[in-house]
Amino acid sequence: MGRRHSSYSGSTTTTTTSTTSGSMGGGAGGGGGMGAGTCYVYPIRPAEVPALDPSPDVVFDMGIDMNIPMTMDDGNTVTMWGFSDNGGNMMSGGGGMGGGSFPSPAMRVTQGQIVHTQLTVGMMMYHTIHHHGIEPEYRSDGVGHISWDVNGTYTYQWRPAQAGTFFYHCHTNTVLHAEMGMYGLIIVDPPEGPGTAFHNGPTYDVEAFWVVDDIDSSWHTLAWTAGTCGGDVGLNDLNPDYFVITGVDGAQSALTDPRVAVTMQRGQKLLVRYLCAGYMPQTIRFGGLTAQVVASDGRPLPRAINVTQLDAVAAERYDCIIQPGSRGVYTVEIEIKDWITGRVLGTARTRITVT
Ligand SMILES: [Cu+2]
Repeated sequence: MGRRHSSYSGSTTTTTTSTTSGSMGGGAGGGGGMGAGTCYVYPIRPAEVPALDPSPDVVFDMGIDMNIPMTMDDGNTVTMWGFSDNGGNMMSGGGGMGGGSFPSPAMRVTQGQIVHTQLTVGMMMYHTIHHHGIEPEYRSDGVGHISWDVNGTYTYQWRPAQAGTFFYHCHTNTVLHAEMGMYGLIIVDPPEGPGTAFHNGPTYDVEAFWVVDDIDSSWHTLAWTAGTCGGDVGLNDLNPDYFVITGVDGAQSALTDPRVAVTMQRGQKLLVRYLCAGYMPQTIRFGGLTAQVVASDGRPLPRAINVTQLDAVAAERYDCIIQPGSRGVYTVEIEIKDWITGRVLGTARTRITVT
């Protein structure tokens, strides 16, 4: 069986050629049943599991990494959590040895494929994978508190009906685990393949992944069960002190880091896949360029809309085509704003350089 992961780095479109086809038994099954003295009380043992297709088109082998150090522009290191794509597990002392990344590895598939996401959670804890916006049946939905959490290995089965930009995230003790970084993009390509936004939709030459998040570093020493034991650990009070774009500090690094910043030629078409991964509302300004919004939340718009800025709230995605008419360096700014007062809490920046 194989995988078909996509890196966030590099803004030039590449075609992934490895189609995978493997056989798996119907081996779903969560429920290690280990309580480990935690306060987490949601169901962990499936009463029934879905019958899995024996020949999925794509298989992802996901594990957990709860020690992913991220060095910020001010020199401080914040520990992030995430998924690995090697099935491995690492909770402490790993320094990223668990193979995870922040954001977690992107899953890139083609519309209509049958996909298995196999999640292995070791140690004495629980996590899930919720494929946000994909809408599989509930046993594959990965929403811990309405289905179950995973300890051991569990296989989610899903089949994207629509090309577009989606994401996945852990749905165990969600407020904390999502903030800690347990999410990654899901890119669903149309039958035409990468280079076309959706079936019969616009084409693009260059692709950027802008996943913008607000981080409250004071949360990043909490245990995975924090807040489920009856005490107030402050998960209702986010005070972000770092603002990142696709795992890169938006204070300075994202201006030039090739994982985020775009270099393209005049006349080319850029597809920006933007996800508001933070909890606070965001406003993204495209540096004076016009962005043509072609899809939102993984669904094509009936008619594209031209904008110079966009407002977004948590979990919203926008797919935007940008075709600069002039050479130059354009600074894109994303303001992260207090959800009640609208006060700007921070600004993340990157650049589009048109040669
Ligand atoms: Cu989790």
